[in-house]
Amino acid sequence: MSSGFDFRVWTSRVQRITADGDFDGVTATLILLAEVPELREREVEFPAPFDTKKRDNALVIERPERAGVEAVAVDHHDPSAKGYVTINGQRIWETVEPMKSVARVVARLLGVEEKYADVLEIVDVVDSEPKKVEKELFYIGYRAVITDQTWRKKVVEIVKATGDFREAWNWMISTFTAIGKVVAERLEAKVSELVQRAVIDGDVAVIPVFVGKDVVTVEGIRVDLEQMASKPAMMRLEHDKDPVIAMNIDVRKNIVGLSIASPRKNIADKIAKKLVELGLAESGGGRPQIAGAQKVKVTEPTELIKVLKERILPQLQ
Ligand SMILES: [Mn+2]
Repeated sequence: MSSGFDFRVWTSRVQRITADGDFDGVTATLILLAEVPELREREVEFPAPFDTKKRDNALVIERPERAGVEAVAVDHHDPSAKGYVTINGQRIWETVEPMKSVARVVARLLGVEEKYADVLEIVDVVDSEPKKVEKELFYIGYRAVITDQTWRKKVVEIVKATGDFREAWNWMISTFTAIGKVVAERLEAKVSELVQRAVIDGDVAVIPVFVGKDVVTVEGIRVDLEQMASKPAMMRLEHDKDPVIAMNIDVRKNIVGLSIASPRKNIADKIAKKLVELGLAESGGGRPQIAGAQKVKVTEPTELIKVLKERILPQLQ
């Protein structure tokens, strides 16, 4: 491996940080911003997983396949699980041993592994052995806000403004814990409520889910309990109902979409496409056992059941 490689020099040259937005990728980014002051002037982005656009002049954290030219990529996801750095696609540095988080790889590169020992211990477990923390409130809270961008922006703002990693980290952990507490206290009851609310006719179950009706806001982060409970409620009904459909209804009573599950009959995708064919949805489709339909014109669960029983299911079996 190259002996003249200085990670701090390389990272201070990049124009942006493009990082995985998971717990590990965000923590790695916060360590970088705290330890390399030049980086606080740069753009920081956490693109969606499906955004595969290549980034030039970027420090790419845990997204190596999207690194463009003049890009430094740091990751720990090759088959050996070693931490490594590539510059313009060329591997120029790697760790001797496997690494459980990219945050640890970054800390090692910067020579600050000991300074962040307590943090890295937590990130290693979250990233590589999540079963060990699945019942901890901070982890439950983190899982609940995984698609929300608010908290990522907030922690980056904190370190950019103060240079203080601990301030951002403490905010993140305490916010996740507060959210986890709400979820742990209320989700189970909400799931039961949705199961009770389901409209059932023979094998078919339709759950009206009122999006935006039961939202808890913690530190500016919205947690929609109805939406969170939707999937576990569907799974509970799937034991003896097929298909099970969640009907997502917004505050203006528009049907924003359907989630369709048909685990035994493998016809969820066909149901969604049939709804489009009949002009009852604008788009739809998915996998054989789980699919979605958008902009649905059927307004009541009973009406949807009627359409399914009379015009869709008989043709699919
Ligand atoms: Mn990772």
